[in-house]
Amino acid sequence: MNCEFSGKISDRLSRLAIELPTWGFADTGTRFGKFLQDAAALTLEDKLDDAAEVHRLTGACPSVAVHVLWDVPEGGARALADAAAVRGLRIGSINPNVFQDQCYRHGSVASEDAVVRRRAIQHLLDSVALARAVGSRTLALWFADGTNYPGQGSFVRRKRRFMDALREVHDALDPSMRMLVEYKPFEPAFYHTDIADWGMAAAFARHAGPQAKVLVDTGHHLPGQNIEHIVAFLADEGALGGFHFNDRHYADDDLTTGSIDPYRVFRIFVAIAEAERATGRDLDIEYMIDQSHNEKPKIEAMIQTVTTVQELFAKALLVDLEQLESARAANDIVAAEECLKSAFATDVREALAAWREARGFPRDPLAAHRSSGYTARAARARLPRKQASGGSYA
Ligand code: PSV
Ligand code: MN
Repeated sequence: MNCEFSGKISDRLSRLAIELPTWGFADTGTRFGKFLQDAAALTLEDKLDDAAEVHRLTGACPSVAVHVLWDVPEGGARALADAAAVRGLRIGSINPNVFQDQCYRHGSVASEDAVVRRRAIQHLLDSVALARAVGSRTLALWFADGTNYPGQGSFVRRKRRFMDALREVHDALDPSMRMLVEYKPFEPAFYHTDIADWGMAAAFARHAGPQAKVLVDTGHHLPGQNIEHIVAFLADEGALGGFHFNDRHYADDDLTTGSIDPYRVFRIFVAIAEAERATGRDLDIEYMIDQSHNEKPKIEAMIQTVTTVQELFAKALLVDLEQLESARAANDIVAAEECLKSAFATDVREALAAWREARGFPRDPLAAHRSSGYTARAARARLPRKQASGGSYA
């Protein structure tokens, strides 16, 4: 079934900004090894060039998430902001890193060592300053803190340390900023993580202050968890801060959004459409991608992700919410479910192509990228640099 978009749907799609992660353009691997790609980004500039290519073709990705330890150049905040601006982008979420340094072996803000805790908090405060300096409003916090064995740590003492740390960081935010608290049930810790689920993240955010919200990474749930329920609940509480989109089959697989279960992503967007319908306003949340593509060409995977998100969001906007409410009121379960199924079954690809064309973008961004020669050019420019740094198999 084909469709045409109403003006309302076209306008809402135009306001859907999707943030790209720098780390999605660099060579990454699994814990068993890394397979390098000739065209993968090496430097911040390469990553921003790649993000700009995705934005040029889709018009939907004006901001880029950065990881503080991986992306901040020698010139600091100014150089970072300028590098984005010259490419028509801006720096989006700032992702501190309190998980990589050796001192964090036994945790960061939950560590037993007061010196380590202070060092982690200082890094978080420095990240707030970085956000301010580059004009970003979003501090995205993920912690690897946790334990691997029963008895290893005191849950409550660690919880209280987290609360104190997050409140201190919250107090350093400008009024326009927000801090997003991400949860994850396991990995790298396998017995407990200190922010294991959305309820804990919401409690930490509530204690930290009004500018703290929950970040839902779609890959950070135990099998069978109903993510759209979590999203609807958090949105109604005013506690939803945004998403890290990716897909998963087993755990935090970082696969392309919608590649495994597009109906689930659609249902998350239906929860958002319902929340927006209830308030008459767009939810003030961040739609960020958090994916690493070890096998797929990275830019292609990102374009595929952006167009998939647009497709699934458009399908969610097609759900007839009035009909859905009438079906619910009549306890007509089948009719209610059919409201979702028929919107999901609608083929929106032609309508999206026309929508893109009308806004001056290629009808098919993936095909436009493939025929642009960008990847071959990037490989030619980057391969010698990789070889020189010993970072290539070629
Ligand atoms: C952790 O698994 C995570 O989801 C956090 O958001 C990190 O910032 C990101 O992945 C790093 O890839
Ligand atoms: Mn994430």
